[in-house]
Amino acid sequence: METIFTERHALRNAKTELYGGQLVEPFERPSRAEYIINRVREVGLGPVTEPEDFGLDPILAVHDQTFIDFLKVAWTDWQAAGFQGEAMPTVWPARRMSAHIPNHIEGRLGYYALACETSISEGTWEAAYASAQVALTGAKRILDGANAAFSLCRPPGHHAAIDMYGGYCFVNNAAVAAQSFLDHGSSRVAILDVDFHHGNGTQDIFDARDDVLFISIHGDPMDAFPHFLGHADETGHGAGEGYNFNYPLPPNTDFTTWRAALSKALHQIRSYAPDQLIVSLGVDTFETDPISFFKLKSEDFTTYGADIAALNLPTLFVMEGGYDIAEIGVNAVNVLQGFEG
Ligand code: Q9C
Ligand code: ZN
Repeated sequence: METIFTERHALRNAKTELYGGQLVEPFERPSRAEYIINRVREVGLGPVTEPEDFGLDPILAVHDQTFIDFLKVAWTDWQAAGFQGEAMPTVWPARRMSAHIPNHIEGRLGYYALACETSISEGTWEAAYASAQVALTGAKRILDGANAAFSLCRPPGHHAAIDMYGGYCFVNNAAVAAQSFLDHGSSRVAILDVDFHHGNGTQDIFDARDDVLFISIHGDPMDAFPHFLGHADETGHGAGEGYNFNYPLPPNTDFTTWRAALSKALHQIRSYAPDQLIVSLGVDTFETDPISFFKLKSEDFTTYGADIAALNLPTLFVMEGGYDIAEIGVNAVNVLQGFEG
């Protein structure tokens, strides 16, 4: 399987994440992608190629223009305001407050953020843009006839909504790829999100649509980030009713329970008969992930890669989370090797 990768991911190199009331080194850091690409090369998964540049239009096909304009200038506007640290919001349009988009960068950060752990720093937009191009290039490989491709995206994307960033995500790479499939002639695309965290951004983008089936298996939002979306009763709205499914699972969920949810999800995807499948591939379901609470072991990733392959669909893997960095390469590539059989 071909891997799409660019060193430009390293432009996303924030110094700070707000965690437990302290500013710590971000869990989502450049070494994550280096461990994964090293493992891809170590096992000889296949060629590693650079992304093409498809421009902004495919990003604007799923995101709000003013949100993307904000991401482009947030770091320079923050610096121009004279702040010394990295950009993070401290105030939000909470219940019963105004919907006006403020002028000051502090107000705009709160308007466009869904969480404040994710600092905006120099190079963040450039890396997020490149990450989306990695996803789009993987989609192009599939459209050109490959049965699978691995878009080694970083920063990740599945928490980025139509007009919100957070949870380490800025541009929703999987959603951009899904829309690109549709815009190149596909009728239906399924997105299976196996990251530990609910893919709130992807759900938001396709919530009212029946041309994208979104299914997420994740830590119950009653106990896990993003806390405010991902419940089992969220099944889509309007034309999208019946095209969104969530499988929230409790703390300490092991592979047997997780795989039973996957089996239901795979059955739903098969019934939908999509032209392509996109897997939002987070490996923060691993038993020693530092910010998550599932108990998957490294060999389980191989097993479920094979489960997904049994669908026999053209499949684009898009990298999302995973924070046990020493094992992230093994776990991510195990899924891909399991898929290849
Ligand atoms: N106590 C992704 O995996 N903070 N994002 C969690 C845990 C945010 C994860 C705090 C986690 C975001 C792409
Ligand atoms: Zn995650």
